[in-house]
Amino acid sequence: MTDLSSFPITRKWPAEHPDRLQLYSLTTPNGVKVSICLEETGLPYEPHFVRFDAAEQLSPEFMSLNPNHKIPAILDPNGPGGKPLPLFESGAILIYLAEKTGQLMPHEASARYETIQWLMFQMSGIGPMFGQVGFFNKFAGKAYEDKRPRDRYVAESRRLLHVLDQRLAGRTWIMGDAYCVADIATFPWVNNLIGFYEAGDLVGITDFSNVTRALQAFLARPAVVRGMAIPKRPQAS
Ligand SMILES: N[C@@H](CCC(=O)N[C@@H](CS)C(=O)NCC(=O)O)C(=O)O
Repeated sequence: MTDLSSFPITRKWPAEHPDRLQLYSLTTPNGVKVSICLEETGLPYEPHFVRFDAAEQLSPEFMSLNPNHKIPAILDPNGPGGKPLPLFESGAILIYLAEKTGQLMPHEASARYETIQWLMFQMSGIGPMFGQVGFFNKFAGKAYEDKRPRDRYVAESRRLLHVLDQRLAGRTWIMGDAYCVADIATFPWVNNLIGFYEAGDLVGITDFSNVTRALQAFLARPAVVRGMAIPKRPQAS
């Protein structure tokens, strides 16, 4: 039986199945990247819900695994060398899971780096910029009278959508026929921009038909449907 008791995070979120990969997350666009990836690969895992309304991401137990206090984070009891591996940052986790399972990442070296390149494009551009659009369109920033900050992030998001749309022209997925971790990183954010952030019209999403076509194909995948609902909020006791 694997012993994870030396990891303080397991005191707050006890592992019922310590032999399975432990996921600490929420159904945000960064969180579902990992649950979707896990559902796609079929790797056994145990999801744990991190309550932001109780600031659990700031607890010493959570921060012992991720000092940056953000979900998603994982603890794999069977990491490299058979030792437990704690890991945070969704991009790093996606690369790790792809390498561990030999799935969702091309094996040929050039195509592998190209996949990582598009994954980084999401991590450094799409995620942070779309997130700012959400802040200024839906959350506290909505009340700001000066619309220049919002317009700046909308313009940058449109530019990024244009780059993505051109990449998807003539391709089913970001890397062509092979669905990969770059798609898993990117489409939850496009979905969130249109859905939860209600910014589809603001960014003129209909101008990006390759993006919306690939988004629909992504949302139709059974593993994506399952992954977007994991982890479930625990029942109030
Ligand atoms: N670059 C990080 C970003 C993660 C992130 O921003 N997570 C948000 C939810 S989507 C979070 O945990 N926020 C809580 C906080 O900032 O306290 C990643 O991709 O893993």
